[in-house]
Amino acid sequence: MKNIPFTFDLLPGRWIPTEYDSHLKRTLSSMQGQYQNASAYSALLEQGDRLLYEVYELHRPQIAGELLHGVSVVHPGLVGDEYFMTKGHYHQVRETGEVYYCLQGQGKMVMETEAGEWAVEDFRAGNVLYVLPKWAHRSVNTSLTEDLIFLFIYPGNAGHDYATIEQQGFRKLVLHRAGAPLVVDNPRWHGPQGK
Ligand code: M6P
Ligand code: ZN
Repeated sequence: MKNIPFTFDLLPGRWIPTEYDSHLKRTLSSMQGQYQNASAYSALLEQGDRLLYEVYELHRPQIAGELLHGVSVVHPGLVGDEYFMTKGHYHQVRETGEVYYCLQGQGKMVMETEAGEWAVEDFRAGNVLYVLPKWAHRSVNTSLTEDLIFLFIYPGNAGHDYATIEQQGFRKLVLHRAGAPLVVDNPRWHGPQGK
């Protein structure tokens, strides 16, 4: 971690930052229970623990005032008719937002709040997506051929709450239907009290 102002380059077509401190890889086995089609999930896992997405992070102290940032790459693919996607999370400190800048590819950001609201917004190369405080978020790559790549920035004290989503899922799924993404209700979604 550097303690003087620093820069790094993100160059078209070479979107991995020229400097980063950690490289997180998430594979299919870390998504147990998240895909609707459990038999498609097991069948794919039997063929190997596929790499779904990668996160290149610049380390900063995890305290208010700092801005954590990096680049994520969600690879293309399907589990049944559901696209490769991130686990998704709330921020532990709910009153913290996040900015995404899409560098390459296409996708959807699936979002919801504990108050019952939901939203699905597009990722497309060059667009900026603002995730409001209190909104859980998951990135979905809706291309079957191209990586979805974005820069993310969020407050140092935000933290990740994965447990809520692991237990209840998201209200909405993005499925590959008739050659295009379709947003549908998650039949297995249940709220905190099984609502
Ligand atoms: C974005 C950011 C990261 C996050 C990553 C992967 O790049 O929000 O903080 O870690 O997505 O998503 P998840 O943590 O939900 O697996
Ligand atoms: Zn986040």
